[in-house]
Amino acid sequence: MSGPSSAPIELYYWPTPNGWKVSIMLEECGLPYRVHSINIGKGDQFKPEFLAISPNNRIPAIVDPSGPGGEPISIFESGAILQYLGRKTGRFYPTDERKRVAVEEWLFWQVGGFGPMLGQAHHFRIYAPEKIDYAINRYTNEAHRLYGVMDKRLADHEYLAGDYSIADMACVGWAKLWERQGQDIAEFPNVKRWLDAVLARPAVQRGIALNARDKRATDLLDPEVQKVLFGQRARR
Ligand SMILES: N[C@@H](CCC(=O)N[C@@H](CS)C(=O)NCC(=O)O)C(=O)O
Repeated sequence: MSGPSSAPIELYYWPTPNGWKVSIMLEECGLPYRVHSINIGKGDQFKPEFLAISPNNRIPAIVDPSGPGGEPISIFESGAILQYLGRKTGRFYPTDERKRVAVEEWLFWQVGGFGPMLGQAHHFRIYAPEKIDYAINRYTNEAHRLYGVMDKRLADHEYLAGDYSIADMACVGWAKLWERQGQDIAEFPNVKRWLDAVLARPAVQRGIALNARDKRATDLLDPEVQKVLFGQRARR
């Protein structure tokens, strides 16, 4: 695949843990990019021009004007975007097969488990209009289990896949919100050591700071925002 181009990557973004994965990677790689704010609290994710890029009505998404063969490519799903940018730049996604498999294990662990389960923990603990003990306990316990898995891994690995990689970028924005997930980070000292190290990286700080004011403008406790985000059904 071609090396990094100077044409800016178009980033479709809102400052959330899934959005941060990509802003962090773009910052880590020093790739030029242009931000298109998709206000998910107001329903921008359902606009036809965004759905053409991201049919699952979720951020993040990118368009790389200099994709394979020099032609534009659009990509949705944060994990696919991280892998693409890793291949494009040759950074944070090793080519050695064993190392690559380790990165993919922890990347898929994040997109298939850590992210969705912690997202449900946020939902039932904080945002759900009804407090349902069963759901709160289920997702708080599952979050606890996942932090335990991570803590064991990080006991003998500096980063999730050994060296710092896209797998760490995928996890950090979720892990930094441990309090909202009903966790005590002191129970997971290896996660704490890792979190401090990843959050100390200037590119991570820039990625998380990107358009942070927009985040404050989206109140997930606002019934109007909840109408947009909760209870979505298929649209035809
Ligand atoms: N599996 C997706 C999840 C993305 C996701 O859930 N994005 C949320 C923000 S963190 C979103 O766009 N929500 C809009 C909506 O629910 O309509 C990914 O990893 O890219």
